[in-house]
Parts: sequence; structure tokens; C-alpha cells
Amino acid sequence: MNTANSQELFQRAKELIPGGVNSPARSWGSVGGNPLFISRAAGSRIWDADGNEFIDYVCSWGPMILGHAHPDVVAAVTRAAEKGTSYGAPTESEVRLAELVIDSVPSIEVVRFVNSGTEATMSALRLARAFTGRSKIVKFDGGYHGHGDALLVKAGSGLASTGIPTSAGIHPGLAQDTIVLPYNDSEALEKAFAAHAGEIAAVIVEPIAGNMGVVLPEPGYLGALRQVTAQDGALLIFDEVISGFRVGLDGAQGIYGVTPDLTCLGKIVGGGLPVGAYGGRRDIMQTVAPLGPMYQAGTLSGNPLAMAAGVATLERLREPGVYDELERLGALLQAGLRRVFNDAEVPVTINRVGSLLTAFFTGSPVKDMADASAGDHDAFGRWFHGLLANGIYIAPSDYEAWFISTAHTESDIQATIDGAAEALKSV
Ligand code: KE4
Repeated sequence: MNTANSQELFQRAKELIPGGVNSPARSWGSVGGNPLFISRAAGSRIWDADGNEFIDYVCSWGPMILGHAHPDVVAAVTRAAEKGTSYGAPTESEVRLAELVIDSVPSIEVVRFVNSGTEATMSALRLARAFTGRSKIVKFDGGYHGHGDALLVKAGSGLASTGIPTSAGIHPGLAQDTIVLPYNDSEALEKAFAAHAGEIAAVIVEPIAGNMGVVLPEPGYLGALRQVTAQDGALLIFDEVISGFRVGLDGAQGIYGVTPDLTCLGKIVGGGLPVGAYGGRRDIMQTVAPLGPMYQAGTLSGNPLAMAAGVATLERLREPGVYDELERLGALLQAGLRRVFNDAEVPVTINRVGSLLTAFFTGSPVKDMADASAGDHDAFGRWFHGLLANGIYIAPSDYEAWFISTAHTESDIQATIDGAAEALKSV
């Protein structure tokens, strides 16, 4: 595969931008080689700077659930841009997107828009500390909630794949107030709350983990989180930046029937433009400035172009049958991959919820970060490059997810299964 233009661009980028990338998750450090530079995308396809075409399962790490350059989204953003790109004042589009979010997400009565998932989780934690007057927080090993200081402790996603689970530069005072527990371990949770009764402001959890690879909550686990936090007076925060609008209009909280006190959103809610959101119980959100003492602000929060992309995306997701089709395609892909791994006699565990999945190179169940870490990452790296050679583009880490869009077709899925079988020959 000719990648000369990507290589030349990467050489230039490395001189100007740390590691040549604006997010370490895009570096190919854990799989080897240099990242491809993408020049355009449409539907389920992306093209790199050398014109190589791929079926895309990164989908911008989740936002592109309608596929790339969806005509309705492009038209909405274009119309918005022709009226100016930012005013720094409230607009109707923010009201419209807030109505769509509040109508869909069970826990959200009031919502504040920000510019990223990181801003959403940072703000939600600050809000939890302001509302409860408490300092400690609980997160889970392998959980990734963006790069807010308090949360870069034993985090997943790019930290796991680059082997720096806890970032340098985190003030010790912050890190010591962050309690990290194993995911899917109710006993460890109960012990932590017994040891820190009345001290914990919030538990923040990915209700479907997506940053240790996709890991599902064990039956009853989310309910246990809800019960323990409610009993102690701590807030429960669902970080649905990945799962929000991905696994259904009502997210993981809708699937599992557990309602948190606050929910963080990102990715899909902005339709590919920079939007994050945090929201929840009205009494808690009254603490947020200008109503209350918890301050959070942003020049481009509620940006009209980003709002237009989010509104256009959510309006299409509300159409009948969208999530049934995503489930159908996800099930086809999971079954096909299981078949080709079995035929190749390569152990695999594929965790999936709807159009969100990860293939782990292990024959054992993957229920937490320890299980995910035990996978054969070198074999994954070889498979990653084999997939690329067969026109399939997935995240350069098995601590990430595959994302399927409504633009993916059954023939895309079949081509992916065939390509995966071919790529397994080089594993
Ligand atoms: P952003 O700040 O990247 O918009 O969102 C942070 C975030 C928060 N919560 C969850 C559950 C997330 O998955 C993320 C970001 N996800 C990563 C990939 N797993 C984004 C890719 C990247 O960091 O470049």
C-alpha cells in the first residue's frame, strides 16, 4: 500500500506537533508504524492522503454514527456558517439541542453544553464536589473520562495503550482524593464506601466501559453503584460520552434501567463538531453559575455550527428503526468475526453492545481492566496492520472500540469479515 504522502506529512507534523498528532490516541505507538493522514470521508468510507480507501470503524472515535459527511448534517452546518460562526450569545439552536437531549436521556432535567467530553466530566466532578461539599471521588481502573487532572489516574484509552496509566504532572493532592477501584467489583465498592463514609462526592463510571476495550457491566453492578451512592449521599455520574446516543436514544441508563444523578455526554451529541454536555437533576444543576456558586464557562460553548450538527444528528437518530439496524449490523459483524477467528483457531473474546464492540485476543472472558490487559496485544498489532492491508480501518489499540454507523452496509460487514480472515493469516 502506497503511504508516501502520509509519511511525508508525518515527518513535517512531528517537527511541529508533539508526536505529530493532536491526540496521543491517534499515534500508532502500541501497534507500530506511523499514522495515516486522512484526506476525506463519506458514509462508511475514509480515504488517506495517498488515495487508499478503507471501511472505517473508528468513526472519529464514535461521533460519526450517521457515517461521514451525512448530507443533512453538512447542509445544517453550511446553513449555520452562512449566518456567522460564533456570537458568544445564546441562540435558538442551543435550546433545540437541549430539548432533544432532555427528551432522550432519563437522568437529565437540565443540561449545560461545553466543548468536549473532558470539559463535561471535569465540570460534573466540580459540580459534585460543590453540591456535596465533599472532596473524594471514585473512578474505575481502565475508565477514561478525558484528560481532567483528577481523572488521569489509572485511566484507559490512550494512557493504557501508551503504558502511562497515570499521567505525569497530576498534583498529588488531587490524585490522593481519587480512589480507583476495579470495574465490575461490587465488594471493592462496598469496602471503599465503608472506609470513606461521608467523604465521597461522586462515583464516575462508564456504564458500558469503552476505554479498556468494550466491557459490559455485570448483571446488578450498575444497580449496586446506584444503591451504595444513594445510601451514602454521594452522587452517581454516568460518563456516557461513548454510550450516549450510541446504544440507544436513552443510552446505557435506558438499557440497564439505572438513573444516575448526573450524566456526561460528548461525541455523537455534537455530530462530529466539538460538543460535550453535562446535566442531571434540576436541584443539582441549580448549583451551576450563574444560578449558583460552581463556576464553569466557555467562549465557544453552544457554538451555532456545533449545535446545528448535533441537532441534525439527533433528529435523524429519532427516526424509527435506526437502532434496530445498528444492532443487526453489529450482530452480523460479531458473528462473522467469531467464525473467522474460530476457523483460524485464534482465541478471541468479542464484547458488544449494539454498534459498539471490541475483539480481544484472548480466549477468556473480559470483565475488567486486568482481563483486557491480559490479551495478546502483539497479535492485535499484527492483525491491525493486516486489516489495513485489506482496506479496514480500526482504532490502533485493543483498549478501544469499533464503531458501526448507519452508513455501513451488509456488504461492508461481509467485506470486513473476509478481510479479517485474510488478516488473521499474518497473526
Ligand atoms: P473528549 O475530551 O476526547 O471529547 O472526551 C473525553 C472522553 C470522556 N469520556 C469517555 C468515556 C471517552 O471515551 C472520552 C474520549 N474517548 C477517546 C477514545 N476512547 C477519544 C479519543 C482521543 O482521546 O483522541
